[in-house]
Amino acid sequence: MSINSNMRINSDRLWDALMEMAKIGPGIAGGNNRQTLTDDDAEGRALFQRWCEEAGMTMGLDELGNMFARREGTDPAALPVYVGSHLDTQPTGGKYDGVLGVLGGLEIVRQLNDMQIKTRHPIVIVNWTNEEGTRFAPAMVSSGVFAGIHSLDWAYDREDSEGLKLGDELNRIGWRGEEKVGARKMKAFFELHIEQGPILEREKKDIGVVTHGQGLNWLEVTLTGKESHTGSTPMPMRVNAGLGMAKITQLVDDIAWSHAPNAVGAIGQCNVYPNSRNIIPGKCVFTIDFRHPEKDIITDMETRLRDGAKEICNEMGLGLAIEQVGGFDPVEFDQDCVTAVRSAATRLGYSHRDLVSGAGHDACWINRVAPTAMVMCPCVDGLSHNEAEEITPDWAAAGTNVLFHAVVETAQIVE
Ligand code: HGY
Ligand code: MN
Ligand code: MN
Repeated sequence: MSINSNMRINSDRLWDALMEMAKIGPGIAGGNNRQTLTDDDAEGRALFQRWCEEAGMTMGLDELGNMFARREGTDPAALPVYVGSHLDTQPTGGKYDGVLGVLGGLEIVRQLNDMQIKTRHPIVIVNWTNEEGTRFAPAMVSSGVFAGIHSLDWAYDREDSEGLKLGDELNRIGWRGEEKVGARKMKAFFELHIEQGPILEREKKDIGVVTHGQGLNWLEVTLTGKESHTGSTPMPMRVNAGLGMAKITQLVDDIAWSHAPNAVGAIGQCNVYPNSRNIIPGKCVFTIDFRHPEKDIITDMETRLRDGAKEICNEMGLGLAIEQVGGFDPVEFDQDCVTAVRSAATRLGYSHRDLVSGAGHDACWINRVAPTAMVMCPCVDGLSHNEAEEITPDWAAAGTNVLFHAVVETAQIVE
């Protein structure tokens, strides 16, 4: 039997699973705060594991807590087709970022079970640890170790704002496995994700066929000035790290706009010390996030930032340190996998367009070690990394149906 257009997932069951998972690690405004390696993350993992086992799958777990739920194929020696994303969220995250890709994979297996369809290649659903990189920088750290970008010990040593280490927190929640990270070989990897941008909704497209992912560069800046009294210190005598941060914030914006329309730049995280109302900031530590589809533009943005920041700090007498704390080059996904996604969307009658992913995803690293592609669905107002993130059940179903066809076609149905 070959896959045909009336083979679709059960969209009500998918939506129920999304809403059930959203109850774990609730935010304060209707979204989620299920940050990586917290007790809430552990609870979400346990629920996902229970669902996978109820669907007849076996769970593998590696040394970074990456979860691999396996549905057997008829040929146990055949390389599995992997599908998945991440269950961890931003502190003020939405219910669908990452989660749709993991539970979309679960829905595919549930539907294959209902239809009693066998595939030659096994199918494995993945939950990657710490995709967001908000508690422990950088983003996509576990798929990065899996792809050989970072070492395991380096990942274990990442610290959160309270000085807790990633490896210790993984042990504390009891989700550190024995499997060597990166030992698994994949026939292909597919990731379904909400767009997190406005293009699909604005153009009334059901599906984004992701051909590329833009590159990312995270630069952590430390400015050192002089703490002093905000009342009695004359203006000419101040060495104000807070003012330096404000000037560099404007520089980041100017640099991004100079490469319009595709460059983006912002500072999302900043810490002011000692953060007292009547002390001039003596130190500021903040992270710049630059992104662009072309590597040489990202390099130019970093060069101009370093030069401009040095000029600002020399003028103001501020100490300056800049460290790259995250980043990856622009990505071109596998042609055959992209074609499987595009032909699935066509077969199912969904409107679709090629897309460059604005956000980073685990697929960006896995693309280094296995043929990889992504499917995207729209999100309301293109909003994400905000508790008001929203999609429609139809968009979720469309994305998961395309994922279903691409995965099952690659895993090869057995008569
Ligand atoms: O930062 C990113 O692009 C991803 O959402 N972690
Ligand atoms: Mn994500
Ligand atoms: Mn995210």
